[in-house]
Amino acid sequence: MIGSLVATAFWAMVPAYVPNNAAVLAGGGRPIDGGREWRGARVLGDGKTWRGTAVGTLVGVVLALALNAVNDPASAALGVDLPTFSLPAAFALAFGAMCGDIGASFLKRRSGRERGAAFPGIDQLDFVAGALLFALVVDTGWTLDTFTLPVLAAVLVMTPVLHVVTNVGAYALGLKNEPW
Ligand code: CTP
Ligand code: MG
Ligand code: K
Repeated sequence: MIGSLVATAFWAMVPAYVPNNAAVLAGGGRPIDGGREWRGARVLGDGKTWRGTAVGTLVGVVLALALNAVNDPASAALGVDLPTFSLPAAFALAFGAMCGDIGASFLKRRSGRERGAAFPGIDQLDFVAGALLFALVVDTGWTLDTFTLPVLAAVLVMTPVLHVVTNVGAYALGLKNEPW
């Protein structure tokens, strides 16, 4: 019961989890805000780039399609009816995750936090909020069918844990400047 919830929650969120990590690897180049400031601080900062956002989104969509391709064997192996992604849902999860993270950077800059500063709570869930909101808008039926209350609860418990583990790992590997 708990196992199938966690499996469903994880499967459904992979296209939202991976984009931010892909952006860390792909980042660089022109910042989205073009260096502009607003009220004495950068609008978003150098940590939000066009390339990171585009590559992150693309990786998330491709991954969703790859998961669809192995849905049957994976569902059979786990004994769980794993969700398949519609193309709009796949795009919304990936792009929504990137936008949630970008929105958090906007708030960080407004609250005097420099690039890379931690924003506990927000850092761990910004991309979940973005992903689910965008999915709800572009494919309401799929989102409500997939993210039932128990699945949503599993996502909210599991995500901060996974976020901390991946970021500490990426920091330890020298891929990221801060362990959050
Ligand atoms: N990145 C990117 N584009 C994005 C998101 C991330 O290029 N839309 C890359 C940047 O190189 C960024 C790194 O991934 O520095 C780590 O992402 P994150 O921790 O979200 O950014 P920070 O540099 O910590 O900046 P901020 O304080 O604004 O979150
Ligand atoms: Mg950071
Ligand atoms: K972040």
